[in-house]
Amino acid sequence: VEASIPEPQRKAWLEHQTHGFKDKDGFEKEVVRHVETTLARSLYNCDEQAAYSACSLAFRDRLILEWNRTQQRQTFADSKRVYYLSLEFLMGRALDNAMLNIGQKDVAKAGLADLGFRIEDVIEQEHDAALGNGGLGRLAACFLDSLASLNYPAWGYGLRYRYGIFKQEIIDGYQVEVPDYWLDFNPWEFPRHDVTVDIQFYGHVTKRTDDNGKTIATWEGGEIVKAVAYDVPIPGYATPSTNNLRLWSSKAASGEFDFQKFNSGDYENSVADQQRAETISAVLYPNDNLDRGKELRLKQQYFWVAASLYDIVRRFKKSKRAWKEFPDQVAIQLNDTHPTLAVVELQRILVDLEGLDWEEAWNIVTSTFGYTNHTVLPEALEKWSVPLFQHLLPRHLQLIYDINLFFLQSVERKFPKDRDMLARVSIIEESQPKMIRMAHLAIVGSHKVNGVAELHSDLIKTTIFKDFVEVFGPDKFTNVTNGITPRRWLHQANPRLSELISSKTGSNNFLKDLTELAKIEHYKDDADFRKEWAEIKYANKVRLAKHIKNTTGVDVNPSALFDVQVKRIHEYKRQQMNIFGVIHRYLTLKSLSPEERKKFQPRVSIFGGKAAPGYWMAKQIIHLINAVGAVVNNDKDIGDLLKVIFLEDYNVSKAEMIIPASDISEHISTAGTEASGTSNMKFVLNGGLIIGTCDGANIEITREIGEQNIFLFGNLAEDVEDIRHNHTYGSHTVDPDLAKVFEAIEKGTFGEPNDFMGMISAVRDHGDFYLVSDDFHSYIETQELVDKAYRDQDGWITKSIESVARMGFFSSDRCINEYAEGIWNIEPLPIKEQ
Ligand code: GL9
Repeated sequence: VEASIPEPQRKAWLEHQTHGFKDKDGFEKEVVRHVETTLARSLYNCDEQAAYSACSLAFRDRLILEWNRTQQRQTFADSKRVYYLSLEFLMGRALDNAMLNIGQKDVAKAGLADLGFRIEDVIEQEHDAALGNGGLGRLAACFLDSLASLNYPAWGYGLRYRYGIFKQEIIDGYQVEVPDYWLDFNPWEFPRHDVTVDIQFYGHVTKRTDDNGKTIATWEGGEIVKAVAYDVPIPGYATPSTNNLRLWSSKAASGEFDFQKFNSGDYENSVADQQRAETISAVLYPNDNLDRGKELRLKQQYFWVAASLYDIVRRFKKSKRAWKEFPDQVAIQLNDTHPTLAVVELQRILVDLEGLDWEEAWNIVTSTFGYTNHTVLPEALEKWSVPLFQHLLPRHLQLIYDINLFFLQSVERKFPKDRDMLARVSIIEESQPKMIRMAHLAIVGSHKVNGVAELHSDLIKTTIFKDFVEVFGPDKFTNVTNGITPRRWLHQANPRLSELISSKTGSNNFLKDLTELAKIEHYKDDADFRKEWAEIKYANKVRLAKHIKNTTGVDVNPSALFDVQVKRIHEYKRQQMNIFGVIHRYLTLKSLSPEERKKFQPRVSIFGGKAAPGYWMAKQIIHLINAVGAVVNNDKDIGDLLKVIFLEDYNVSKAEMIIPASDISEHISTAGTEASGTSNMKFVLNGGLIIGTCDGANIEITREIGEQNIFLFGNLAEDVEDIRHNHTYGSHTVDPDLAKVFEAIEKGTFGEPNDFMGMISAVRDHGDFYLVSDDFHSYIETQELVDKAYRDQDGWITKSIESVARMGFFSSDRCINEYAEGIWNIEPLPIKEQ
């Protein structure tokens, strides 16, 4: 890189290339400079917000240099890159992460203290970047951290929503959604007004035959929207590698607004085009595990995919390589089916614009893409109506029909006369209207398809994608068990635990190789180590108790067992079973004498999570949790024995506080429904134990940490289908303990019973699809085992230490290495220290 800098600029360039700050004075100087010049404020009126801004700008300056060097190095090396296409990146806060990954948080802490600020307060000023719904979006963020930390040449591509996931307020026990406008001041993004792509929608296709008898299709007319790139630097941990996340923002292609209409007095319509264009990247759809098939969503998908592919192809073309080398230079991973149009768009570019033969183009396409499936829930599998497609993307519809035709011909050759097979695997569902099955398109257009935990990857092969295993053979289908970044989910969220671990493992190297955690198992009988282990958990609980007091007004005792379920509210995740269990506990306590009650293990049941705004049942669950809390928390008979808390607006930065404070967390989905879960890994990594079903990654966690260290209960995935069948065609009676819970609700113990009848009748009258009643007894019994185990604090601490020691497998670094080797075929490209 250095040699390529022209002589006149080289000296200045070299002087600029310093990593980090020399010392805290160097840092302070930069902060003061930013306050006074960049922010144009005086130091006399520098509040925490200004300190946050200036501190971020100072660190950002360091990042930019590494970022530029990384990008130059990657360009010069001209090696294969991976592009991670995700409609969601749930990044959370950037400043703390940047300070830790650069390794200069101590310097900043001292410098800020000199200037009169506590670093914790400064960090708290940052608005979460919440461009995602839940696990899928956060996984993408963990992957970016690992890709940079492992020096892989990688870019993320997403959408720059003006509004991220809504902010949740709880008013009178109900969820209220408030828009999340997060871009007021965002030092972590760089607008690239010079990097734009024109994106076409609507219009029509004309076909002609050229001199060689080849058919040429041209997509004409319609409207154009401009995509503008915004870049976000992604720092690796303890490496100068800094990768790029490119987010596209939509803008009207034709200037600001229509002056002609404006001048003629048509004020409202004069800005309509502009607003229509900007609407595309305006807001994140707030659904989790649900497809609603809205036109604007399809526009978002094509807009983002087309801009990203244009960018990727432009970069490839600079290398002047032959097209057949494209898959040697480019790997593209589809994070769920949301970016599947990329398959069609690349085929369109190669055939319509670059003039390649269909076959040659299709080989390139299928060698380039990999597809990750994140769910088997049928309501989440994306389908688009053919008429909508015809209207919005007429050429793409033709290409999909052609792709499907060639695919079905190949199936026909392998399974002659099997018309049912053809109908089942077809990309087109012959319904009214016809629908395009995006998962089928993604499978046909990729060379590898993976699930996100072992059970899930087995399930997709035996259920939803069974026929495709027959068509393509089993090798196309693989598993990559999810992981989490230990930098954010241990080092950043739980600094004291991280420090204790590094004091025993000898260094911070466990943050780069999480299997080194195994070393702490040698200390599991060391009295001082155990004492500090317990103290850290207690301190984290005290911090959460303060937050609970501040936000809900409820006093909770930090010595009680903290029982946490934080995740999106969904019937399959069964928060309803949890709150029914809490009611059962409350009724039991009430039936006891004061003497008997004293023998009970005090508990704080903590809930958090957003419900999709249109998900009526999920909102009813939130309401019941709050209604139960209002009764239980004010019942003098109960006192500290039971508290029920709903924490409002669960997000990444709240997770960083809540997870380290948990004793037991609940991962209690109906077996076979939670593809993986990733918070289960975060809780265990922070020394909390799990109560859970045999579902998703719980199974692999059990295998790693040992059965004695987890509380498993409930029916198995293999039995769910039969049980459901019985609900419908056999006799279905509600578990007697659960029936008593329903009775209490119907008596009005928690307010107007009608408010909660949906939840009750789902179990009692509508087939109990999620097996709440079937698993209830086993759940309650297992909760009693949890109480008993917790009373033996010594035994509990041993379980906690053993579990953490054995969590090495669940690093997203392991996960990314598996993708790199098994799917992307890319190598790390380390940046040499200067
Ligand atoms: C999810 C699964 O439901 C989770 O079990 C899984 O851990 C994550 C990541 O692989 O993916 N699939 C899915 O649609 N969501 C998931 O969390 N929901 C969203 O976040 C939108």
